Amino acid sequence: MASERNGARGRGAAWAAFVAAAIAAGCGAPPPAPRPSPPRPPPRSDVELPPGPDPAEACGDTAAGFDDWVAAFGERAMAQGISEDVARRALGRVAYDPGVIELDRAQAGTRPTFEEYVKKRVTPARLRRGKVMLERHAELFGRITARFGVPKELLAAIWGLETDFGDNQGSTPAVRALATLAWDCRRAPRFRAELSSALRLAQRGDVPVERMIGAWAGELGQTQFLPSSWEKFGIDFDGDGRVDLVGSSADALGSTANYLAGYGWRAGEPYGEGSANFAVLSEWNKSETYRKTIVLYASKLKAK
Ligand SMILES: [Ca+2]
Repeated sequence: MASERNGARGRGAAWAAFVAAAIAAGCGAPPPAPRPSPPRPPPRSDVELPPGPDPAEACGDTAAGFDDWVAAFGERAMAQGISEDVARRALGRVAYDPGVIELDRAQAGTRPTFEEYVKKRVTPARLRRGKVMLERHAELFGRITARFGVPKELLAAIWGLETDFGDNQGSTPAVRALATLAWDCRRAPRFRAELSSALRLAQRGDVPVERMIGAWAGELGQTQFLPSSWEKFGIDFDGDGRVDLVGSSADALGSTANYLAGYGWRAGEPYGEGSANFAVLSEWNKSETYRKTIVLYASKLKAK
């Protein structure tokens, strides 16, 4: 590459170059012609100028403005300690995804009843596979339950319902989903925090940004953690030194138990409707239909 022959380049120049390339690629338009910078007035310390709008704080309901915002967000992330390499790999070519916004808006639509949901999700195949997985990973489940007090059949039910035991973790690049939702005005602050978490996870080496592929709203791994939950509750349960919720079943299941324990799971107590543990499950998923389904699935896995 030509830039390698140019020797060391400042972070600002390199970032600006790839942002310009990304914007050009994103819009399909040629890069704007360079314009000479206007002469700057000398700094005036005696006058307090009102601060202009922070470009990293802008939001929008369409793709217009997304690329500029991504560039500003990346600059801010680097100022907060994210390396240029991580910022470039995560954000350098990220595109606005209108499909994510469509799914976000459709979320408020009609929801299935408990009966409909159970019929669709707790299938005979999932029940059979759940029992097989409990046998196959008996030692792992035993260690997790001993440490966190969360029953193995409940963890297996979450694992099966979320991703079919790790097989279907989603197909949306998490940074694309998170950046789109972070730019969208509806829930911008929440998803800016999630995007920042994802960058920090990549920075600390849990999983490279290219392997952060998940559900449409940025949930990741075998039990579908949002990046902020991964940061807060993710643990290395297979002892390889990384918290890999995508590739390691031990890390994903241990972290799920750690999450529930962190929200006050009561070991040895029931978890059906009306129990304290059923309330803890609302920290995992607010939907009562989902929670009742998990409990039913778990009870069927427990029954011989
Ligand atoms: Ca690990």
